[in-house]
Amino acid sequence: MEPMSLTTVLDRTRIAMSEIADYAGALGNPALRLGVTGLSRAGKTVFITALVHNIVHGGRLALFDPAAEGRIRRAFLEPQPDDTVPRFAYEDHVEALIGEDRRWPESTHRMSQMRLTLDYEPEGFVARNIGSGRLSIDIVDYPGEWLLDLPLMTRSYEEWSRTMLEASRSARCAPLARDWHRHLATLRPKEPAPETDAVKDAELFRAYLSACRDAGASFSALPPGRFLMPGDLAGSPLLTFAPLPVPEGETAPKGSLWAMMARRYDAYVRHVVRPFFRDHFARLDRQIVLVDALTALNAGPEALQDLGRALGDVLSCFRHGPASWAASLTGRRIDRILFAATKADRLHHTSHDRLETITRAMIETALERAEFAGSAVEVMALAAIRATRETTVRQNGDALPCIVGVPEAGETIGGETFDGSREMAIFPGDLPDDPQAALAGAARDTVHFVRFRPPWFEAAGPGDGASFPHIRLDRALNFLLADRLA
Ligand SMILES: Nc1nc2c(ncn2[C@@H]2O[C@H](COP(=O)(O)OP(=O)(O)OP(=O)(O)O)[C@@H](O)[C@H]2O)c(=O)[nH]1
Ligand SMILES: [Mg+2]
Repeated sequence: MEPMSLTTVLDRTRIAMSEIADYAGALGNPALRLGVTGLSRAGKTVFITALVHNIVHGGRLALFDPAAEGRIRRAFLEPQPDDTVPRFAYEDHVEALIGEDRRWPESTHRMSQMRLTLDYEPEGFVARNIGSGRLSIDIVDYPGEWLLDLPLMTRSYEEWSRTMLEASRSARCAPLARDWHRHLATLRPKEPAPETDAVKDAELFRAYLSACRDAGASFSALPPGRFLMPGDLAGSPLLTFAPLPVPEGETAPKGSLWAMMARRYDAYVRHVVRPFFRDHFARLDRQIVLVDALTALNAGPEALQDLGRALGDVLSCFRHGPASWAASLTGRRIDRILFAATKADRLHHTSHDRLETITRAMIETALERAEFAGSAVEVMALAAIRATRETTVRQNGDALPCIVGVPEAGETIGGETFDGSREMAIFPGDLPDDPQAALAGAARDTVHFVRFRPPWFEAAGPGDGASFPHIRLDRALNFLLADRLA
């Protein structure tokens, strides 16, 4: 860890100030900050949309006690607490999902925030006579790519360069890194270099990162996140840096290309990554980590290891990063964390237990590295929006547990390509019994998942009990929220 800098001290002060603001708000209206954490395409935006829609519209939430007991009197969206962050485009996402052509929301390009407020009846006779309670839940949505930046807070430019270069030489990434590597070979890091060299290096590095992402080659090889999703930093000089092959145990000569890149890397961490962490992760009360384990299972053992590594890197920040001092300063820490394997509706429910076991095995190392001492941890398989139903198909005397849904246009099974308009019964296969075998890649040959279009859903008014179908969204909400609505 670097010695505490002035910015760190300023960060502390700012967190302390915003804590005071939170407390001021809390006097009349307690707020709970729910962190919805997940790498890109894990299902964050869909989860937040389904959570709000189900609570506001009184959807089927039999396992979410306050809802099942009829204690939620009113649920509504309030202006979000931070004026500098745009509001989560909840209505647009719902519109996409239930509109004529039923689309999933677009990949997220910038940060947004939302406050959901619940008026509830407290549990028990005495409490009920005292009156009603109110809880606000603050949720932030952001591009998953940005999450991969958090580990940069504890890495020097030199360490980061080595990790990135090593990843770029892996079998999956090397073919995509050719142009960038060729340019790297022409650079002399220890000597002064014109700005154009740095610009070209950063451009080729960015091209390599986006090729990696498009090929689904790797998560852990991807940071810095703003290179792929610049948000309002598009074209900013903060993004003109790239890894260099630098020798271990030496320091950057003054005025060298190496020194220039290191300075820019530090500026990126200071001006982009730290504020992102400080403003959105250092003050969380509860956290749900969404993991798209199915896509990785389908892609094979490297993808699974890579996903586990990337999650471990991210989660370890909650110990090594400013979180620890934030917690010691504010007394606030994450006391419940839920790991959710998303999109479980792509599997028959008879495989859900296995999906949970595999997910638990995958995050085990991540859990060891991250410090969650004293927090309650749970793992479950869920679908925020269930796009399939189940059926049994008889084939050659066997009963196959199948799922029925409309595969997205372009999805293929057994040589057949779907056009996105027909409903199909699909046998996705069985997950292996043994989680270690699954992590070693055994599922690649036994299961095949397709992407489905969102389910048919009659647009309905608030409070009429109609919302998106889901799998265990209510159990997740119960774990994350119910005790605060008691
Ligand atoms: N079947 C099914 N598919 C889902 C579900 N949730 C998400 N998906 C699929 O996963 C994709 C990504 O979901 P998003 O919610 O956009 O993911 P995200 O984490 O917000 O991704 P970024 O914004 O790119 O970071 C969607 O477009 C759907 O195809 C689910 O509950 N069921
Ligand atoms: Mg999103």
